[in-house]
Amino acid sequence: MIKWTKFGLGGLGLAFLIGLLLLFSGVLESKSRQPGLSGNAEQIAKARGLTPANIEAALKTYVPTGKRDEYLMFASGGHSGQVLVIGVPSMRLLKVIAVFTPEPWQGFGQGSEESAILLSSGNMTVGKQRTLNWGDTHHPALSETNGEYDGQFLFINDKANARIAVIDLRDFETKQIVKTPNLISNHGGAFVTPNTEYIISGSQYATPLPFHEYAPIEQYKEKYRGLIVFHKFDRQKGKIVAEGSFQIEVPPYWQDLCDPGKKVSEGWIFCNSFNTEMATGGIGQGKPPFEAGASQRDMDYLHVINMRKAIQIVKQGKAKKVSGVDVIPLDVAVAEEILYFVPEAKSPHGVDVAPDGNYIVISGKLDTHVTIFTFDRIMKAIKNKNYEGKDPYGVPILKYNDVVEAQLNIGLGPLHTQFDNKGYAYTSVFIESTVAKWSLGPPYHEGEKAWQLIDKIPIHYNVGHIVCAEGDTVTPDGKYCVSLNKWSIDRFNEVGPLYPQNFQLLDITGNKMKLLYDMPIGIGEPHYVQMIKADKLSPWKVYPEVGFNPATMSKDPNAAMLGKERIVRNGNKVEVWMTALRSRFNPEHIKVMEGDNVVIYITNVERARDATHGFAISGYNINLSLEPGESSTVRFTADKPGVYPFYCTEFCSALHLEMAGYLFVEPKK
Ligand code: RUQ
Ligand code: CUA
Repeated sequence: MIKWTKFGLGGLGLAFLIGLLLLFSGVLESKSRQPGLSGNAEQIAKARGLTPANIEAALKTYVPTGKRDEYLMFASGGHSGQVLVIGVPSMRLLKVIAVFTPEPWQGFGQGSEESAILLSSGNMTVGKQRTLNWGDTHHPALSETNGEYDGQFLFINDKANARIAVIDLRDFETKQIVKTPNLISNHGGAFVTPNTEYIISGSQYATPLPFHEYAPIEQYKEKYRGLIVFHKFDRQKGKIVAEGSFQIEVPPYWQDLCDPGKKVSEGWIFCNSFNTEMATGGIGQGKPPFEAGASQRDMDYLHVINMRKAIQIVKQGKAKKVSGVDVIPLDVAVAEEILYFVPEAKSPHGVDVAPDGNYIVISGKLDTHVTIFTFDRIMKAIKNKNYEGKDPYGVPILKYNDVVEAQLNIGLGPLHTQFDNKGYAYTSVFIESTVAKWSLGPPYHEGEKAWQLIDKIPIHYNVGHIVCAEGDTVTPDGKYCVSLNKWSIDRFNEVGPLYPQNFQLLDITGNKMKLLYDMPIGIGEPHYVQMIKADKLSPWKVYPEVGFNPATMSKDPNAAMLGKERIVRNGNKVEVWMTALRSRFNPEHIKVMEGDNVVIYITNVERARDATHGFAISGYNINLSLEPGESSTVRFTADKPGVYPFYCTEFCSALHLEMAGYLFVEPKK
């Protein structure tokens, strides 16, 4: 139990906070005194056993009804194949964006022709076509203009199948899924260049190039390769385009995360790797398992890539077409001097370019240090051709001592770093389960000692990535960081052996970090998150016009319109133009013959905000979500005779249950 009389100085703070609470409750009381309201915040705090720190945290995170959050986080949904949208500081879940996985509420992959086409567009390009119905989302990336989040698009990778998706932030919907040619899986994505010209990813697990060509593991060194992928993004179209996209072949080290340079380093790309040992596993054959084989050396290689020159080389026709894509072969990359290695602390995850573009922070998961290189030093070493040697593929290796600026002991297992607006960096420390705050070097803190560990805060437990407000842009905001923890034992009510993951909100406004809030995440595993100022987003409130097709982002010429509803038969094709409006579908009866091909063009003709209708046909596995103005298409064969109710799945009005109709499928004679 907390002794309230023993707080001393802390008690003064408490008195102040409680005073504040009393003030608020006083205002509330005078307006509407509700029966049962204690009117005594101190009593509530006492009864609930809240400490002054708890009360402060509550005051900093509570967002009253009707009020908005200051920031939005876009979190990967991990194996759910989705993206979560979360408000900060309230940590309220606002939306789950369907990306790689069917999602019934949004009607994604549940019968609409548009989403079926979208999902299948990410199918493997070779072999038996199989529509993938899950993905493993890892690293979301907001589009940037001049190194700042611009609130227009979000990109996310699917590690399991090497796909990248484009989400348009006007309607928070997935617009494109691209299967990356030549890759079967990819982890290190998505990362954008400062003006979103390219979306970049690294391959991780090396496979024969292209992946569908077989090569036994004994030929690992000769035949297996990694790739750094550059998807060209066309902002006008809002799509990744083939024209201008290219890839760079790299040795079969397991390339991991990348970070494109910014400001002074714009035009260069930095990617981590591990398993430079080229371990091939084989625990069953008495070989060391990957975990041991891939961590024998003390150093792995940071890949330093001259992207601008790579683009020139592709333009000069020096790339090779593999599966229809320009791939710069490894020997060309070496000969043209676009690829260099820098020894880095082993098994790193994060490579993070600081806001000024000069400092490059490496977090080696098996080390106790973060290592800071500078772009200046890297450029100088490259210019002087001052190499420590070459790797087995001829790639020049810069001298560690030539390029290192600082090494800072922050604890065991640094993983990923973000930045604030005051010249501090925040690194998640996986093995220790802490977040470390440390000071960057000049020019941030003139007159202050650089490269100092400032503060550490324990978290619960096993933090992976960390996110701070706009913390990987050229102008971070500070204020909040969130540690994205894998484990939550002893934090929440128990819900069986699969525990929630835990987002912990940290207040970083003071010298010392403060833990404000625990948010259990029931959809795993959220790997990485980006946090954007909410006022940078301007999503549509309703679709711009009635009959709007979100797949084309324009009015659908075939959209059903009010007063033009009809059913037209042509041979065994039956087309239905249907509208939805509170609280009826028109038409309400659809009569077809067994075996007919049925197409329903359906439009929600509402203009009222939030007046969404669903459209489900029992027994036919169909459920659409039609937001105000939206037009969608359903296509199916009426192969099951019988009478099938269809109904609206959204509780849209008092007469919502009456928003229904029948599909009659008359059996063949
Ligand atoms: S990751 S912490 Cu893919 Cu960067 Cu999981
Ligand atoms: Cu429309 Cu319920």
